[in-house]
Amino acid sequence: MSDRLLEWFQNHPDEYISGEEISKEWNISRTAVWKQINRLRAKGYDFEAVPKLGYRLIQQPTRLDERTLLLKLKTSRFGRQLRIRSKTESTQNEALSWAKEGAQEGALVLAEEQTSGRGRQNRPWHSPPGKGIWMSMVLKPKIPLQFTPHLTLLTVVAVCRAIKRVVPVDVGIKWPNDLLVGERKICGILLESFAEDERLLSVIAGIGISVNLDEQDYPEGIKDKATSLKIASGKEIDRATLVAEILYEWEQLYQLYEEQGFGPVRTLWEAQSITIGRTISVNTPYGEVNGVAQGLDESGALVLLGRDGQYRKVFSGDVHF
Ligand code: BT5
Repeated sequence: MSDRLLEWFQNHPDEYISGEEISKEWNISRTAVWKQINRLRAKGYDFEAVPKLGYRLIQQPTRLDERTLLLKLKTSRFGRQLRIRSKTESTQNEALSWAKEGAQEGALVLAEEQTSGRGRQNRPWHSPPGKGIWMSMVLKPKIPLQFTPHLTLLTVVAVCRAIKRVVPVDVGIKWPNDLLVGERKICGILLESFAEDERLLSVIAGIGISVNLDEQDYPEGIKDKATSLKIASGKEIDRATLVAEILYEWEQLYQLYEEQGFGPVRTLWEAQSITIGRTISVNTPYGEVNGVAQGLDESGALVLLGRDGQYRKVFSGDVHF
């Protein structure tokens, strides 16, 4: 139904149609009309609603398309092999299958919508259509398995730098993989490694950014914890420009890491961090650790100074301020 209604609006630009006319034409109740309009709004279609005149389509979502994105790319490897899906379960799964079929390092899968987007420990990642950047890239780093946390930190630094270039928002890194504006999350990163006999074969690096989501796009449960670049900056963001900037920063930093190791990434991470210097508690798989966050060690672990004067390292977990 919403497809046929949308087609009508698209074929009649600048025309108003009242709720009553829609309800007669399509033989549905006025409440159903309102629901259909809201369903389209959630997909990024914007309607003007004028009393007595009705609804008029004023904006359609911009789709990510391959040609536009390739024209914006400034990279040599990252994103040069590209697949853009309108809907998929998770770009992580698609990128992994592609890696198994022989995709090169830098191969990128983007989706307008994910039906089973995931975070760490299989937590759901909310990925509604047309408004976010939901993407996964194939990496084939020549590093020992135990260094993979470096790549999460490297990726979050690259995304943070790219966002700051494109959008005027004050964004900071919460250890290890979140980007926050104020206390609210706008981006999460998930790295999944595939190894054989301790040898790292590929890493699928997933990035989820709430770009143009509006308040009503968030379900209960994350509404009060999340925000988007659009809400934070008051402007709609061009997603292709941001993707191109991320890939550029990411490739530059990855090359630097290949040449100089973790040192430069660590310095950049610490400079953008909102975790360091704060008293935090970390829920680790081995229990809760408390203390003042000091910085990263050479493996990427977070070093905490406890009230007992002891230093403790945490390798994974969720930070609470
Ligand atoms: C993450 O997990 O932050 C990693 C998220 C990675 C998502 C990308 S999207 C492309 C690729 N394909 C996938 O299937 N995944 C990756 P974690 O630290 O566990 O955080 C999950 C928590 O973030 C949830 O429990 C929510 O509280 C919050 N959250 C979920 N969706 C969000 C959204 N759209 N914006 C902001 N916060 C969100």
